[in-house]
Amino acid sequence: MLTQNLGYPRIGSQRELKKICENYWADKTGYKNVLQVGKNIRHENWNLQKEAGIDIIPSNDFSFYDHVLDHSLTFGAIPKRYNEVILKKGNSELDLYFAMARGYQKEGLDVVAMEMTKWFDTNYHYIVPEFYKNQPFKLFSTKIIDEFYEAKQLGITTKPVLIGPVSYLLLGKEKEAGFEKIDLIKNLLPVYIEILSRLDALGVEYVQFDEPFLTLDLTEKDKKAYEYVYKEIRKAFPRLKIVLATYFEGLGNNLALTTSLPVNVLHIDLVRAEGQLIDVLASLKEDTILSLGLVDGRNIWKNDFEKSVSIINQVVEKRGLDKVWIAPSCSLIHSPVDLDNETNEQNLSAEIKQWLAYAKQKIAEVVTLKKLITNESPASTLQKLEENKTAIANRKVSKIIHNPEVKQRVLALKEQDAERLSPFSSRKIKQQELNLPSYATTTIGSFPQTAEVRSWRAKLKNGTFTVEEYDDLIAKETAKAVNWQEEIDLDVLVHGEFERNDMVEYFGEQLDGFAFSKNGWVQSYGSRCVKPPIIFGDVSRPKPMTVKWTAYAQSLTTKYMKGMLTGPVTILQWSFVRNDQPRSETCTQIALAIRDEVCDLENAGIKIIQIDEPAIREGLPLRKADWQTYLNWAVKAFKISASGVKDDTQIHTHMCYSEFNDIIQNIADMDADVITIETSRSQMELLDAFADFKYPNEIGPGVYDIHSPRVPKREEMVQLLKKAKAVIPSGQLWVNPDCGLKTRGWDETKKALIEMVEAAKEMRKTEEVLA
Ligand code: THG
Ligand code: ZN
Repeated sequence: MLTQNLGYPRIGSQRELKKICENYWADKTGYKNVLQVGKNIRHENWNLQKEAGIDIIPSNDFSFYDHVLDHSLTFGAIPKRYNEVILKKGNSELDLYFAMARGYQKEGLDVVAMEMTKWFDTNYHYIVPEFYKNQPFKLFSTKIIDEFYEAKQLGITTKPVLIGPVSYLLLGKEKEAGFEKIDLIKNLLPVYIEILSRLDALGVEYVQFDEPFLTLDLTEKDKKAYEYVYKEIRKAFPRLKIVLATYFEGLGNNLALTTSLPVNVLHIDLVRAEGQLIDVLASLKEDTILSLGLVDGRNIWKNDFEKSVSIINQVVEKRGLDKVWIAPSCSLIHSPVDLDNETNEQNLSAEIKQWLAYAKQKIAEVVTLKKLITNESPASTLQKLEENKTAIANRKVSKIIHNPEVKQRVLALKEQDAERLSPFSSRKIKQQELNLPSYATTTIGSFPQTAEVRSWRAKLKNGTFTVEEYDDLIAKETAKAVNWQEEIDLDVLVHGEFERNDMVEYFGEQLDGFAFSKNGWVQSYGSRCVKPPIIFGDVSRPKPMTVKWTAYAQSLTTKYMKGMLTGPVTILQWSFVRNDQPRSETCTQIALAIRDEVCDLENAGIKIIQIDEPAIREGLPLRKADWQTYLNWAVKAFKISASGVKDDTQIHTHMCYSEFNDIIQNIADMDADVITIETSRSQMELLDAFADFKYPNEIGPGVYDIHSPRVPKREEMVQLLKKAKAVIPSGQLWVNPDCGLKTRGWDETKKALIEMVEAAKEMRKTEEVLA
């Protein structure tokens, strides 16, 4: 029996990677220092896993920005527009790499970045490979070979990790018509073979191929591709030990395909898909090793050793000790790094901390599980088992988890609690009393979170500022933003969210049932990280969360001030969620807390309230067959949060980075009076789903991209609005940016919004002339 890890967090235990990369981008440090920090992180990770006793340690799991982008560079899948960046004197491979990730604006060159999208149903984003018809591939970057060699020099023979060829292609985007990306498999395979030959020459033993698409719905062609590539790889390397890693779901109807592939080790996710074990055992070839993904790579709860041991024993009984491996369920990049860095009781109490395991602790759990089976160093191991049993038992009965009132309230919910009083057609008439113009202008909620604003919060946290001093500064910043919005004649104002850190963290901090880490950072994209709240117990709202700042902002203006809330599905999706009850149950509890907030805002005189749900789409289960169940409870949770108000209170929602075609009915079912969406980068293409569906409620299609500092021209926005008007009746249209403005600077924000308001006025004028 061996233990293996599939991938370790690469941000560094003190977010060293973020700091060095951001310094490099700001020209504050040199190339060599960046490489050195990368090397330090890799060495630290390898040594840590070695000392913990992991038998098979991964390499090539390190990345300076994103591991999918690493593969694109490895295979030479570099879009032509970067040629000039490559050719420019003085540019390194790292500069090219960052140009692909972030765009390149320097000395007259202006090249846009590659697209980014969500990694399956996680909050991690990857850089989407761009594919063209008959595209050639060649070995461009030798990162994977270099890192294997680097570890070998340290005396560690690692298992290089590659995204398997089929999954790599399926992660990409076809950038022209007339071909299917999977057809590129014949061009791609030779590069994999070349890499394997070079690793083979360096004495590689195991290679891990990540093929998460084996847990998704596949076409016949995809399945053929799987059979083809693994047969060819096996033919070329008869003695290479291939680890095929699947995760995030069960193999389902791809089971027979998967177990037929000529690999040595099959890894399965037994956290997300516990139930697949019996089927896999029945279908697996006799000599294939089964790697049991028992330690949750996507959540922070301690493993239940008793339960895991009983599963492992069942498998060992059937297959024998040497045919079973133990592992985390998936790569640990979705876990925070080290619980030992959580030293502040105010953040995580000792009671909660004893229930948790971060990446470093999960590695130790994997090793302990093996020892419990193989009876190595029994005394200390048995003590670990006892400690684990105690922690698991404490959690089951802990008083801080269970709140009978909350449970009772969920039980008492009635169908009508998830419905507005009247249908939209009647609400629309009542909401006309708001007297908003056609093409009403608004923003999505946040205004620039400048370094200054963030420094105030830091000073409040470290005691330099009193609450009064901090509140005073926030009030002034809010007032400035309100006055300025009035000045430029926006129709529906926002308070700017200067008092908030993150749109999920801010609410979690105020809700009961949530805990906060100090150092629980998880990579979101590139150098950006998030610190997901930990939902450990029944959720309730001890007191209003946003009423003070919203009411204050409203008191400064006669225009409407929009209340700004994060919706229940997004709070759920971007938190670490308890695993002792269904997600739907937790979501309903959050929905009730948000509902109370919505009602309190209404009582405080707020007439327009936005409940953001950017994560509703990424929460979709990976298999289509499971979609409807999820959508039913997710849409219902949103409606519970939104339906406590009177007909004339206008409810908005907002969604970004979404495709809407396949869930448009469910979005309509959410029944928000107004939805604002991201559409500008696709030139209003995303709006077609709403148009084809004849979406009945109001819509604000984003008229400019907020991810770039570029100020859009008025005429561009008018053109986009004309495009929108061609498919959606103008009486239904709002005018707004794609998303919140917190990552932007004030200068570009002001210029862009002035132009946006003018664009809306121009549209109104044309309508008047026509009338
Ligand atoms: N909040 C959370 N998840 C998210 C987003 C969010 N997932 C999707 C999307 N938005 C990801 N985008 C970002 C954008 C910026 C940052 C993180 C994710 C960011 N993070 C700071 C950093 O890394 O420096 C840390 C922020 C902090 O101090 O709290 O800027 O909005 N939950
Ligand atoms: Zn958005």
